[in-house]
Amino acid sequence: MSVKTLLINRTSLEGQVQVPGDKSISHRAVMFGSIANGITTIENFLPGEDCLSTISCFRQLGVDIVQNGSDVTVVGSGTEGLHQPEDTLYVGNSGTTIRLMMGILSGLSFTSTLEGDESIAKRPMTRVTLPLGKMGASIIGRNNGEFTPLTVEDQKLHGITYELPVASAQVKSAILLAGLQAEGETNVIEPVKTRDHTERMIKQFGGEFVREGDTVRITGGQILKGTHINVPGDISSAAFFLVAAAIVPGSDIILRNVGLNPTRTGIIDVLKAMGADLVIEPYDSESAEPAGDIRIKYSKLKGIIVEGDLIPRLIDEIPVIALLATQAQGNTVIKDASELKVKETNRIDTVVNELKKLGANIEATDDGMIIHGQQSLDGGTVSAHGDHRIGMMLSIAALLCKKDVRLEQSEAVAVSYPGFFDDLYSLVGK
Ligand code: SPQ
Repeated sequence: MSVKTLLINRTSLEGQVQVPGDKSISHRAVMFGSIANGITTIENFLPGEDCLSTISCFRQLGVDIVQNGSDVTVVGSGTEGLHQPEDTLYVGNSGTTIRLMMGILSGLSFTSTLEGDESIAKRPMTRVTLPLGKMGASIIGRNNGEFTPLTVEDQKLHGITYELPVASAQVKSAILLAGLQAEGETNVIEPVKTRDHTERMIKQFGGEFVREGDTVRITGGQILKGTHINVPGDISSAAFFLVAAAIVPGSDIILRNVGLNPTRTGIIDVLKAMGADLVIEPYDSESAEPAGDIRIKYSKLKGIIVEGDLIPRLIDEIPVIALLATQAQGNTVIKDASELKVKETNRIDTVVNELKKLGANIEATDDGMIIHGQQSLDGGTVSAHGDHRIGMMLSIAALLCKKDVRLEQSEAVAVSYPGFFDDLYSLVGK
């Protein structure tokens, strides 16, 4: 376990940073490249532990993938080119890898087994195994398919119409990936629109889907063709520095090439509603995924209510939004976010418990939290609990603390942002 003492109290942030490639898009680029025919080149791929797990699983399935930092080449031969792996496919800490891979594996003509780390072993999988089962898949796992290890058997799939009980891009994507191999048409109905990187990527690889209101429709048997994917910076990684600049007096920073897909920009809406001083310069391009630069300066903030359709657009940013709210005048209420309980940790409990250790006035509710601002933070020993987003949120909290912060399990940040501490230190000039 790596412990970091963060001695960066009350230093303003200045300068500019280019955050690494988007995690969700990087995973999908490798997956689509692996099931497409021909060569896919990926630029600005995120070489974080989660996306490296995706590469390693597809290599085990026989795909030739060359990775050189953030440049990746995938030589795809369609789903027929995938072979039975000799060993269990290990997904590490990555929920996206295991859930989306189940969609791909369930239509293949061999049996394979997936498992991950301790955190993955606790995350619910029936949300994926149930709809895939309705498509004809056979997936066996602990507790009736709820938990890993999960064994996916050789079966033929047929299309279904499925209404998602929870808003989840991972479940939607797993069904769409299975739908590409299924006979007939597959319809996924979303309760609230979630991130649409899978749909955009189907188009980029020469496939087709239709979106009609809440429904995404796909036809099976489509042949995908390798392509070039330029991955924008990850707004979920940028969120840590957006919040840092908004709450540390004297800060003024620019974040370059940040992904601005509207299904992901809930953090911008929250910052604006709280009164943050930010300007977005969108790039003028035809790119499948929009991106741009964001300049943000310190400003006075006010508490707000974060709820409803906004939640899936900022689900991974809630830990750092909770920190943001400790520095706003008045109360911030986060509702409709019980999905936080089934992330890398129970992010309602870990956020509340760890921020309380630093002196925050924050309470857990059944579907979110209430943060009473404005609070001064003190310092002390906290833990990432193996959760990258908790580790990064606590590191940003240290910027405001009067005393030093000792962060346990700081190595967790490498799951999505291996260079996080270097970029943080460059912005605070240390
Ligand atoms: O991949 P993993 O571990 O599930 O990662 C997280 C994260 O914080 O990085 C969630 F814990 O992001 C998910 C996100 O919460 C990534 C994702 C995707 O790429 O499709 C979708 C969201 O999950 P869900 O369950 O709402 O579909």
